[in-house]
Order: sequence, then C-alpha cells, then structure tokens
Amino acid sequence: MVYIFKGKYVSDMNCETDSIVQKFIEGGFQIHPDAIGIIKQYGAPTSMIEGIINSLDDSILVVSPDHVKPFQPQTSTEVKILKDITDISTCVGDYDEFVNYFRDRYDRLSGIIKRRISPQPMDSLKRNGNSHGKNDVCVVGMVSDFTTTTKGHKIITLDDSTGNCSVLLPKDKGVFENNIILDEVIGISGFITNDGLIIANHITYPEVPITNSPNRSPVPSSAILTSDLHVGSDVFLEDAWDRFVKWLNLDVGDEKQKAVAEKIQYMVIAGDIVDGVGIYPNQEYELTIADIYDQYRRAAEYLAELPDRIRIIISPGNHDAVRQAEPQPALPEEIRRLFDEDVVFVGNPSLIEISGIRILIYHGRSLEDLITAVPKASYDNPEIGMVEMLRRRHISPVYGAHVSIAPESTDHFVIETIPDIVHCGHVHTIGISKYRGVTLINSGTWQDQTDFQKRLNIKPDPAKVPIIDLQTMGVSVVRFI
Ligand code: D5M
Ligand code: FE
Ligand code: ZN
Repeated sequence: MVYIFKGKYVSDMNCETDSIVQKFIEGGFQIHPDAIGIIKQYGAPTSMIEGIINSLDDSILVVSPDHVKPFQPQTSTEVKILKDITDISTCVGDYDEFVNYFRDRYDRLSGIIKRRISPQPMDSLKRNGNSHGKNDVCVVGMVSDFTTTTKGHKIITLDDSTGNCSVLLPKDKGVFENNIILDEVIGISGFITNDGLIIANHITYPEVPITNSPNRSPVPSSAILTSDLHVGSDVFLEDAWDRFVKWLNLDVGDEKQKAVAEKIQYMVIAGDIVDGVGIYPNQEYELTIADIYDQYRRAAEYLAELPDRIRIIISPGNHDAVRQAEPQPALPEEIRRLFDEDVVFVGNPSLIEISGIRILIYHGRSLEDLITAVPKASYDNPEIGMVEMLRRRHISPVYGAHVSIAPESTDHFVIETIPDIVHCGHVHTIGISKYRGVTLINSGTWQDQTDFQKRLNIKPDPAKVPIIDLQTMGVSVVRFI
C-alpha cells in the first residue's frame, strides 16, 4: 500500500534514491521513517513518484499495489489495444447480418438507458396505456422515422423489439430543442393519449454520465494527436512537416518549446496517412506520388525521422488502403512492414490505452452526417459533432448516409467504455472541447486545400498539431505554418 497524505505524511512509499526522499521533504511532505527503508528496498522509478506528487489534490490519496503496477517509467511507451476489429471481422454482407447488427446496437444502447429509466414494451402500450387510470409512460426505442408536422411539432417513430409507437415533441416545450437523429436509440418519458400517441416531456440519452471522471497519467507524458497527412498529394505541406520533425528532435525552438517537445512520447494518427489513388474524380492530377505503395514508403520515411522516444500509433481513414466499409481493419501486412518495427497499427475505430489514458480513435467520416443532422455543428467546429457522439454513445449513429457500415455481429461504433479522449480527423479542421470529463480533439491535417476541395468550398486549417499533456489533460496547439 502507498499512502500519501498531502502535506503531512508518506508511508510505505517505494522509491529509488535519497534524492526522491529529499524531493518529498522539499515539497513539504513528512515521510514515515519506515517508508524510507521500503523506498530503498524497492527502487521504483523517479517518474512514478513525481507523477504521484503532481496528481495530488487536497484529499488523501491511497494507491493499492494493483494500482502501482501499471505505473511505467518515463522511458516505456507501452500501447495497450483495448478494442479493435482487426482480424475479428465476421461480416459477409447477408441480410441477416444487418438485422443482427441493428439488434446489437439496440440491445446495448437501450441497456445503458434502462439503467436510468424503466420503459414498458411498445406492444403493451395500447393494452396498458390507460388501464391504471394514469397516462404516464416511458419507452426506449430506435428512431426509425422523423418528420415535422404542418403545425411545426416534431413527430418520431420509435421501434423496440416488440413494436413501434409515435412520439410528439411539442414545439412550445423544452423537449423540442433536442436534435433527433435517425437510427439513434433514446428513451422517452411523457404521457400517452387515448389514440396511443406519446406526448414527450423528456428524452433520456445513453450519454456519458455527469459523474464521469477521467483518468490521469501517473507520469509526465504527452501525446501528439494528428491525422490526414495525405502523403502523395501535391499539397502535402512538406516544409511544415520538416519544421515539426526538427522541433520534435529538439533542433529548433526556445527552451520552453523544447521542454514541451521533450515530454512527447506518443503520436496517434487518426487516418488518411496517404492520399491514396482513385479516391475522387481526377485525383491523379493532384498527386506527386502516383503509386499507393510508394506513398506509404514515403510516409514511413517521414515517420522514421521522428525521435526514438516517440511511439507511433496508426489507424486508417477513407484514403487508406483498407476496405472502405467501417469498421476498417488495420493496414495490411505488406504496408505495415514498410514502417519501423515498433509502430502500432490499429483499426478504425479502435480503443487504445497509453500511460493509463484511454483514447478512442476514429477517423471521423460520420462527422459529415452529424454536421448535416445537427444544426449547430459545422465543418469549422467538428468538436460539436463529436459531443453528439458522446451523447448518443455511438460514433456513427446515422445509418446509410456518408458512412458505409459493415454489418458486423456486434456494433463496434457503440461507445461502451467511456474513453478519456476521443480523437477524430477527416474534416481537416482543428476542434477541441471537453464534454463531461472527456477531451474531444479533431486533429486537422498536413494537406493544404486541394483543387477538389476548392470546388466543394472545403476550407482546411492545416499544419497545426494538438498536443495533450496526459497528466493534466491540458491541450495546446502548435502551428508550423
Ligand atoms: O476529407 C476531407 C474533407 O473533404 C472532409 O471535410 C470531407 C470532405 N469531403 C471529402 N470527399 C467529399 C465529397 N465527395 N463530397 C463532399 N465533401 C467531401 P478527405 O477524407 O480527406 O478527402
Ligand atoms: Fe483526410
Ligand atoms: Zn478522410
């Protein structure tokens, strides 16, 4: 057991050297005499002790031996893959698979909502609606249709496994302000009319609970979150990338900037590593590297210039050489072997853990659908769309629009485990926000505006890099242009 009483007492602390003991004393801690012997005996890494000191708040911190184990010395950059479709895809595209996919989505999301409200099955609504002399009802269902009436109210059709019902959101009530998204799973509380229409007064989302408290790295460590390199594109910003790499190698920057760089131990890339080939009409005229393997070879060279202390994690996007249907597996072996051995390849989406912090990585194709479905979300503010993912506990709630979803036997887009960070890309703009303790980051791009994007009026915000301090969860953006 490690006990730390802030400003008062340290007991049973295992530690490396006398200098650490000294640090505690300088920091105003008193160390129990027994602890000093244990400190010398065990020789734990300095960074762990610093991590504990830095993470102290005013309360008493108690760390059990189980907790002590995952504390890594600063030099280790282990990556745990908690969830990833790679090598476990079950889908062949049969009709039954779509049915099972939606059933799994409904079961898991409704399960979260049912911990908060007690719904009745829809086939019992007409039978029981008025039978007890009161009309209050609760239901949980998947939105299968959504329209606005001539009088301006919203009408939803909700399905559960027993039937369906119609729900009205009156335009003069607060409940009307909720954005309804097709195929999302929600709970409705309200009352039922004699005609069987439910008048809603509250919507329960499977959203992240308000009590959610994120993890913190026990050791000083930072991660770069980036995406959309588009290597091979004629507007890949090579000069900006070179400056970025020089900074990471501590070759440029003042002392303060170098101190920030020095702490960086991870780089997570959320898709579109290369520009690919045949992704959009006439793309061949906008490529400097026409062959996809050559594009990856070049990308591997760029990444090999990074200092050894930085562990790289790569997840694919819609320009990468994997199936377009999501979830996408990790890049194939013939591409992986072009990269340094310790690069970690994961699918899209995937959930990883670095330094005790869980990161949900998703390229972000669904942002196109969320931006269409949610009026206040926009390409300039992708983080607003990302908040909607956490409210729905689903990273791609709209089915059948921009995202082609492979009907896997489980819905890999359901956010079952609440991450500490959600990292997306795809829209080529930076977005940073916090939602109920979860840090949301859209990581921009290294590609300047293409002619294709010019025609579509897509305005990227390139060569800016969000860096997250995994100990404080503070985010800063460094620009290289
Ligand atoms: O996506 C870069 C940006 O371009 C992102 O905001 C989506 C948008 N985009 C990409 N293709 C299209 C089409 N066909 N129509 C409209 N908007 C699009 P990237 O995945 O890097 O190409
Ligand atoms: Fe992209
Ligand atoms: Zn993309």
